[in-house]
Amino acid sequence: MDASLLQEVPHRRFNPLTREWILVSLHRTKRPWQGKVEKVAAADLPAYDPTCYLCPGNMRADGAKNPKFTSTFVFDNDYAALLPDIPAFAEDESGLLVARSEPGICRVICFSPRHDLTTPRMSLDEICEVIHVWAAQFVELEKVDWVHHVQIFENRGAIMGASNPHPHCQVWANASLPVVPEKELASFRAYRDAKHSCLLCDYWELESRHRERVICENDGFAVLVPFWAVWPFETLLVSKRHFASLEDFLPGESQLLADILKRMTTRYDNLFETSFPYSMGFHQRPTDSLHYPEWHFHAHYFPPLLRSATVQKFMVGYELLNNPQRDITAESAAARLRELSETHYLDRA
Ligand code: H2U
Ligand code: ZN
Repeated sequence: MDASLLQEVPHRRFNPLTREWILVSLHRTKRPWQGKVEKVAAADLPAYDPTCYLCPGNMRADGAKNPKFTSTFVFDNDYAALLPDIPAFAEDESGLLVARSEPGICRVICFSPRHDLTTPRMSLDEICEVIHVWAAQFVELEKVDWVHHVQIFENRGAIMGASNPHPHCQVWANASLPVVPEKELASFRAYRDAKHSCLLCDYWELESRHRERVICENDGFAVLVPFWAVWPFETLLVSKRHFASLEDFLPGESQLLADILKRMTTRYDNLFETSFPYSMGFHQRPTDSLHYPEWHFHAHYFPPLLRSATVQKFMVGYELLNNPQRDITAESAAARLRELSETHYLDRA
């Protein structure tokens, strides 16, 4: 591969996980920019906020009261997007008006009793506790016979639609395989049929030789800016060992995942010295009790920021009508993330 061409000539890149294309048009970075570039002051959050519906002992919006939890806390979402007990129906008129009922279960997981902590500022033991809750939720929800997919995801920051700075994530378990995992499953399958190996095992092997898109790693996991990244500082977290879900973790792997989550989110916060917003989530095998040897455990981070804490990338215009486009290369984004410290800027002396 001619790496210099990729830094100079507008081109398309292929995402083998979704089998979609993105456009890379670097010359646009030279265009004049009149948007805002200032830093935003870090919000000074209290450790406990009496008005927060996720703090221990507080009342939630629908009147339920949180226990005085001391580590993590899981509850059924009071405004769940999906409901478990709904009438089943399937409608199809001429293949054009097609609808099916979709049962599901939505939960919220508080990471900590502390209102002001985020993943990069939690201890490794505290993050490990969260990972154990994720694994327990995955195992519990996959036992529900109609649950065929479990999505654990975190929206962080108001810009990503997070409703509250209290550290938390959501779990949505539902009956159908959602659109993106369905595409990924088809790609994992096609790759395995064609090459008799795993798409992400082979991809990590390639990236670990090239190095230019790798940000950080430990014995269990690695984070890189994927060759086909759409968002400016999008990253892909991959397990180095081939397995398909949190249920398959070996002893010690939760600690390794905690280590990589803390290091990566610290780098993100340090990039613009802000509490870095993103949507992130784990992509795990479907939970319909079939066997998925082709699936490889991974997570995606999709951060919206582009040039500073206040300048955001919008997916509009050409991107809505055609395909995503980016103007800093995955390689230069990776270089910037790689050179950042793994000591949080708020913890520096
Ligand atoms: P987000 O910040 O990612 O939106 O997650 C918070 C979730 O918490 C959101 O889905 C739920 C919202 O429905 N919620 C409750 O279940 N109870 C409340 O009292 C307020 C918010
Ligand atoms: Zn709170």
